[in-house]
Amino acid sequence: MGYKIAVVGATGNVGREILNILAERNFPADEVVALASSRSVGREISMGEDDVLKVQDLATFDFSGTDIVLSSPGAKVSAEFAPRAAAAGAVVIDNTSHFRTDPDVPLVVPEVNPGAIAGYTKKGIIANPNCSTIQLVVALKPLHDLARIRRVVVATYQSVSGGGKDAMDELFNQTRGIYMNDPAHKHQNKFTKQIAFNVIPHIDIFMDDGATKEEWKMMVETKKILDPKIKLTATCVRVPVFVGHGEAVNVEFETPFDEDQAREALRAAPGVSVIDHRADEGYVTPVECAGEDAVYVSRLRADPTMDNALNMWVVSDNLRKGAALNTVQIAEVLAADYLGA
Ligand code: 11C
Repeated sequence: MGYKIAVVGATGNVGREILNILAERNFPADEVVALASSRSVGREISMGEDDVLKVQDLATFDFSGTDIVLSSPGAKVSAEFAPRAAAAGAVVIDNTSHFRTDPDVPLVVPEVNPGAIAGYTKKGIIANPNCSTIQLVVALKPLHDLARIRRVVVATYQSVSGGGKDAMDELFNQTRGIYMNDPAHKHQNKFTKQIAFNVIPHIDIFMDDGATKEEWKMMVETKKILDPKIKLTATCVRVPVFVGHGEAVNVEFETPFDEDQAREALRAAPGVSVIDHRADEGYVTPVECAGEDAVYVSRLRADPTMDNALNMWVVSDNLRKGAALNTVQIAEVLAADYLGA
């Protein structure tokens, strides 16, 4: 038996990637429906090499008979439509921040806490974490199992695709404008400062304590997914890269750890690829991880300034493992273990 799948936000960066990953991974679907706002109705979008779908209107779509909804519109759109889809009997796997901290909605990274998926029955909704959280917890999980993590200090280097297609266009147009001496390069809409040839330590809104919401999300989501006892502080920075988030991570453990054991635990962990040769090109950068599924760990080394601590560099494709792939992986576990494939 195959499933009826709806993809909400199908025309966006993540929605298009979800459609392609469903095709790539041969998800057991009998029917896939592409949904978006009324502006995009009738537009044709491709799914893998062979299929073309016509976008239908999310506002008027009847979810009865739909088994799984893979959703990546804005948070406000999810807040409105997800309960409606769940009430019609679908299980919604939502990429937005709206439901992530709801105690009745599981927040899931399949390599880390697949068992949490069982909680989908409470509201019919499963939340997909923020991209910068997903790649971090995939790398932290085997280390936490090894020596219990006490504290994490992370600085992110986040690509513009996390801000959507308009953000990618802004980087492209500013870069071209500066080279061509074209006043269009001054155009700033998605970012609060020039992003071309610059870095911006500001992602999402500011919170009362001076952290940004992106930094807060990394903290609360890591606690919910991995362990509420872990302390985490983040500085999130936007960089002029199109796809792939990098993270410089310092991890402090409760107990002594062995660097070789940590490396072996990461090598054995699902979803992780350790590329760590202490030589030119012996590490992974965002350009190389774009289009790939793994979370890459490089530059692993003990932190000589503190007992029981290590440093590492973590990169992953924020549109794939950071969003669309993780969503489809959740759907795969849901289908195989809970809905009956
Ligand atoms: C960014 N991490 O890079 C964000 C995008 O909460 O799902 C995803 C925001 C979210 O801008």
